[in-house]
Amino acid sequence: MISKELQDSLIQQLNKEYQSAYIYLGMSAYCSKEGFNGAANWFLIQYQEEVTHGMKLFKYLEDQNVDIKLPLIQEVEVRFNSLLDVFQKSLEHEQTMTKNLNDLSDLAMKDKDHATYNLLQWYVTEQVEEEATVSGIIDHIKLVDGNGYGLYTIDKELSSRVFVDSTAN
Ligand code: OFO
Repeated sequence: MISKELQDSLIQQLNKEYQSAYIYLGMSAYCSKEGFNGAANWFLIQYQEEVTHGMKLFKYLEDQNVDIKLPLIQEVEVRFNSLLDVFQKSLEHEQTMTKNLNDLSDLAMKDKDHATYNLLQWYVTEQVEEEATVSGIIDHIKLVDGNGYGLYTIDKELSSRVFVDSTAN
């Protein structure tokens, strides 16, 4: 039985996963509007990933018989200053998500709730990969320093990303 405090926090996290999906949909819309179709594709896949993160948590809460609530998803930003800005905002967002997941893990550990702690470690590990990937893209964008051909090449690389359901394994 998950403690009431942890249940409420997990429901908040469920909301944050779907909020994240929506944030990435907004970022995809911005990139598409600016003609960065590869980056638009990349963020659209990020959106799909976040939906699967939400579904994994939703399923866990159902399995644990938690009374699920689905709080509102807030409006998100669709305007950014540049390709660099949108990826920097994405990294900042993921760093906040990592902090949330670490705090949740601390709570599960305090409760000696091994099942929930175990589930949360999947998310914590996923965050390491996500932050590293976005940091790598930011480094490349900084490297080309606004050069049109460089940005075109990066955008082309981003177009090759395909959706893989990481929650399936
Ligand atoms: Fe990248 O945030 Fe989900 O967990």
